[in-house]
Amino acid sequence: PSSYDVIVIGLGGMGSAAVCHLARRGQRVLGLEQFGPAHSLGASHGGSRIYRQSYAEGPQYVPLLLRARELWDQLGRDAGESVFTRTGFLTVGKEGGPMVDGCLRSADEWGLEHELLDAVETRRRFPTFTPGSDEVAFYESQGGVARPEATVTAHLTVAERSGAELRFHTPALHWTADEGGGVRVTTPNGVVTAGRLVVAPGAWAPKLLPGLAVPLRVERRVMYWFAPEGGTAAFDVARHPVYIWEESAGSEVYGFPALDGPGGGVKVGFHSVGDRADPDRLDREIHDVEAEALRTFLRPRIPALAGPLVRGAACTYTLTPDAHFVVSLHPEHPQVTVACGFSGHGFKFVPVIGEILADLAVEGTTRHPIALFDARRR
Ligand code: PYC
Repeated sequence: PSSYDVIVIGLGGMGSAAVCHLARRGQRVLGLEQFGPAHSLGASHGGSRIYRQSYAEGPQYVPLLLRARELWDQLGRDAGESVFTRTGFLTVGKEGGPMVDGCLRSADEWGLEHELLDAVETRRRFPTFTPGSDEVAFYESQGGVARPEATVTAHLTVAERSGAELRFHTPALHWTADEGGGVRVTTPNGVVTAGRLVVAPGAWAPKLLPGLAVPLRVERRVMYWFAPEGGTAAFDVARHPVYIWEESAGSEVYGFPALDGPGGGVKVGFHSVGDRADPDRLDREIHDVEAEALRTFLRPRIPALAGPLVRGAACTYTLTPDAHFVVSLHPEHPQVTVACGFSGHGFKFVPVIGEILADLAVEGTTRHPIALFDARRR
């Protein structure tokens, strides 16, 4: 017999949530992570991620976001740590543009509270923003900041407290599914076996899930922290929302209030600018020319933020062609559940993805709407 009910490969955002939900359900769980706990080598670091509800990427995501919000609160209580702060969410863009229009569609379909502001009203309410007269803003007060490292740590803490065994610095080199059920995972220290497997490998998905029909593309992104002209007061978390500014389809900048103290800078980044990358050879250097391109975007739009660079950090996006996630039973091996391709917008879903992965691994199905995330699509 296998030593474990479920093995989870990868303890980043999604895998740490999975081990937590599985262990809470009384499963005998082993989690394997190639690096240390809450590391900064993948896609779950940088101190902050946007949470929003009126989802421009599709109204099908809204029930998942509402459940995620409940689970953020529960996780914070269970771990005794702050993992989420409500700040409101603002998106600025052309009227009828994909972001504003998509947010309005989701808000209307799900009856979500929101406001549509013209440029003058946006400047009055949110003085760090200077939209053009042809731009509008969609605002929802339920938006906020999720804390990636604190979230991973909290999920790992609750998982261990609930009986999960976690092995760090232990890469999964290879896995196989047995004909009659059960799985084997090869690590540098030997083979481990279980009834079920969850593979949540982040940017290492092309290596650990090579046969997947959905093509995955790993790209580099950079998060920047700039020192605002005039200090951080105008970006105070008590009055500044998280935001996405859509210049045009496929050209977006996202950012946060000041979360890193007076000298820590204020975080901002390009959503769509970055080259193809290998996570084992990621360029982690921060290049002046890239920071200057972001300042050029900011100067006419969020002028106070176009100050000196305090620091930067590289991370990975794992993109699918339609930018929808892959969260599904493995098409060939029903004892294997896969989670990857979060396409740069997955972290806000972390706790509900953990719940779904536990559902799929234990029950083989879930009550949550995940048809969009089928691993058999191309
Ligand atoms: O999903 O809100 C988001 C987001 C912003 C930047 C990257 N992802």
